Amino acid sequence: MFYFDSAIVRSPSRTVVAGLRADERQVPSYQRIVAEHRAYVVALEAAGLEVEVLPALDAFPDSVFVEDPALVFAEGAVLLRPGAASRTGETARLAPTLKKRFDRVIPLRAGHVDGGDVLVAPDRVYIGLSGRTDAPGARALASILKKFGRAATIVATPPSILHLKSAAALIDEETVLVTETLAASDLFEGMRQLLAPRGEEQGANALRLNEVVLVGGAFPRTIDLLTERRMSVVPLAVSEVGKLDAGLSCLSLRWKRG
Ligand code: CIR
Repeated sequence: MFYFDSAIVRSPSRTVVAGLRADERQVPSYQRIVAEHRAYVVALEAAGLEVEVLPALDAFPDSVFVEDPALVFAEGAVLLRPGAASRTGETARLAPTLKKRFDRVIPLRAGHVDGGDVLVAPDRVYIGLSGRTDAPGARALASILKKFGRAATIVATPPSILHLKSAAALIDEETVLVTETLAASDLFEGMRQLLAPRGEEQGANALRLNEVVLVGGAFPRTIDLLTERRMSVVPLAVSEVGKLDAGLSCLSLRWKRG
């Protein structure tokens, strides 16, 4: 479930500073994003993943957030249709790599889905409706997932949240780390919800990889919460990508070779 041996990331472009963000006053630094990205790749490799680093794409400021234009599983990949106009072309730029790496690559044919709205749980895949993921896209994705033998549940992400996984991360087979806002919506039927400490909402975008959990280093109470649960936590700087409303899951596509 959390066992991955492969990942794809994309280097940040200099244009990343013009990436989409809710608060335009937050201006990220290209150099600091490069540093955060490098440390992230090192953490993925230390967790045992082989990482393919794709070249930066100047025409797509948000293309470093490679999780959004595709979805990958051991069984195959799905080419998604990101919901933001400036990001739709990212899928075509990723497709050749995915076709090389996966036998089955299925394109989404309707609506819009961002990978950030897709949370893979042991018994099903949650697809969050959001400002980026719409109902036709979610339904089309659910029928593709059926071909992969995976059940899907479509849920409504509260409007204040960019992506479902901006506010939730699966940290073990039964437990999802969630913000209070998301917990109030009670989307994850049958799962234990672990509340991200108030004021550390961005810390809920953690990333379980093999035996470790990557967590934003600026979220000490989240780190304590997970450490108390005997999880091995790897803190990483995410303050610059955070200015672009992103976190740890957004920066890679991860899978276990079948
Ligand atoms: C965007 O708004 O699309 C980017 N600035 C951030 C994308 C974050 N991706 C994610 O949560 N999966």
